[in-house]
Amino acid sequence: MFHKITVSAAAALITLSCVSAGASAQAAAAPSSEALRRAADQCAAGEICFWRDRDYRGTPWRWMPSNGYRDMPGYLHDHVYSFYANVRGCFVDYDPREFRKVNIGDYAMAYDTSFGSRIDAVAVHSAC
Ligand SMILES: [Ca+2]
Repeated sequence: MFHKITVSAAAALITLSCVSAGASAQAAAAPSSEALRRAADQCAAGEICFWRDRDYRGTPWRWMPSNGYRDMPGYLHDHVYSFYANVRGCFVDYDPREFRKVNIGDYAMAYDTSFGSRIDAVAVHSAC
């Protein structure tokens, strides 16, 4: 009789811990999809949009292939902390000279952890 009660208590504990792990994973996913929706709403077809801040906050600077090679505005040099690409392009760092190909659908919400802390210019895809 005593043995049977112990087993049921252990089973109840296992069930509780599974429920709480699922709930916290769901909460963590929500903010990033909201940020991506904000980026998609602000960035038109045929454009690459660049934000100084992470998570597409503030007003983006826009580039289209018809603009050709563009030196970015000063506030974005080495400081594009998020971007969203609806067209292909080529990101450029001046020193050391380095290029990054960008394809349609590419994006980064925390680009400061990568090339966003080095980018200075944007050009057509074939420049890469
Ligand atoms: Ca640079």
